[in-house]
Amino acid sequence: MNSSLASFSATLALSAATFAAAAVRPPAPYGPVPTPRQLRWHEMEFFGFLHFTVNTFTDKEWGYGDESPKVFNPTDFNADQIVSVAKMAGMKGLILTAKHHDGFCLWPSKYTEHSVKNSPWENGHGDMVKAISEACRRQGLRFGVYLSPWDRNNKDYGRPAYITYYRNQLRELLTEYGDISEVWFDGANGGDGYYGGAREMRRIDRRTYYDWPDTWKIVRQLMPNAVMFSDAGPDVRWVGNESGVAGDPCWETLNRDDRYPGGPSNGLNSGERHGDAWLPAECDVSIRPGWFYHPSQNSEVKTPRQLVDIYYKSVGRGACLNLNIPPDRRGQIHQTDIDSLRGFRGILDATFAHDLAQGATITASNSRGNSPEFSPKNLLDHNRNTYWATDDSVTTPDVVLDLGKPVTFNVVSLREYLPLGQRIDAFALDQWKDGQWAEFAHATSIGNLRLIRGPRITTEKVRLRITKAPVCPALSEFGLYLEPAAAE
Ligand code: FUL
Ligand code: CA
Repeated sequence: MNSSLASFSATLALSAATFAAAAVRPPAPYGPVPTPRQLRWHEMEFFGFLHFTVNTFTDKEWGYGDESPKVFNPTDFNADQIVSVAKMAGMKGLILTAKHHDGFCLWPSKYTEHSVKNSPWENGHGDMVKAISEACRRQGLRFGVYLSPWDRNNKDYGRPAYITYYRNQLRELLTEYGDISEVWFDGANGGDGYYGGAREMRRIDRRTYYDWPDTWKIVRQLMPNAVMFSDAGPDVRWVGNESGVAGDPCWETLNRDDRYPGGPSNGLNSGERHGDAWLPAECDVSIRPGWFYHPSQNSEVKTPRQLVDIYYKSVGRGACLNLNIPPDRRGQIHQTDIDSLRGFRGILDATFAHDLAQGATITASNSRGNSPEFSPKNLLDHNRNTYWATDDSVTTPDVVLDLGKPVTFNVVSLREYLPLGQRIDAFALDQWKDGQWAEFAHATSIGNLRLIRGPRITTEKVRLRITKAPVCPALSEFGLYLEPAAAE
């Protein structure tokens, strides 16, 4: 072949390849898929809760509602200390209890006197919501609010007038403090309280009293990017316990059914595989036994290893972890909590800083249209937006990592490409041992992330088998890590 003919045919081949690549369509989405606001929430993975109010000073978990605003008086409040501790721990945001069940407001609400404006803190000119939200913005964390539906101080609680009050407060929080990433609706509701001096029991109908659909509309209208948390979503669901443990499996989907905050909790822990809504789980848990700071619990702060365990059972099962770190009476995070968080971060960093699958040769039994767009190489680029997919007819493919030499790991990490829905029902992992494949783990749901943590394995090759899926998989990441032993 003469050279001009050769270059002509090379051009032809190239354009044919380009044409082929362009013609391979991505897989069709399967089932419910996340909204952009849910995707942003998934990407956070780990964030924090700040429980702080009169309870911090009265040593209670649930204030009755008759506390004097004068008791709220942090002696050395430092929003930047609080936020920098969260950031050091790896949290991507913080959610503040702007108002807990006792009704005391951490911001100077126009609608009540029961707030920081009547406390000695900053001579009544302080605004905790402003201070924390601004510190978050300065340090690059997202900021969310908890506004307790139950209010044991308000005289109108239980009557229609309180709903107007509650919504007015929600509007204040959503319009005066910049971007709000999440609004947290607690399910604890109704019971005895101060209620403007009535000191009585007030029961409400949790399903109808708050008219939730209309309250949710306010959030959508004023802060369209915020996710709403509750037992019923509408964006993210409670995981069904306060110990930070997601189910195994933990599906990202759930049937909406007739759910409401404080309502039925069936399915919250594990989700429902073929649920009609994308409604992923958030695991809320405190670093201490209580949600609020109590000096008597300084010796009961969870250890770094306990926190790491929680991380694997929440983030590592496709949920988000919302870890509560309650400020103390100074208005700062206590040193014991800081030490624990630093240890926790240290273990995670030592584990996840080195992906041992990097540099491996990766091959798949099938890759969609043989297109580079869906190549198994996309599993190794640490980019959640690129993925490996197979042809539509191939639902149980496998992929092999050839590490080139024996490598020791004890954590395997997998991530699905969420915009196409949760596609994988089950998978297995094999190691190459004595000249053949030997299974070392199998599990079900993957979703945003699945961390398989087990004994150390040393091998030259690892195989992932998708063992059950209704459609072709779309997998974003596959990594191998080594968690150091406790003594290392
Ligand atoms: C619960 C509340 O009753 C606790 O005090 C705390 O705020 C926790 C996060 O939610 O339902
Ligand atoms: Ca990727």
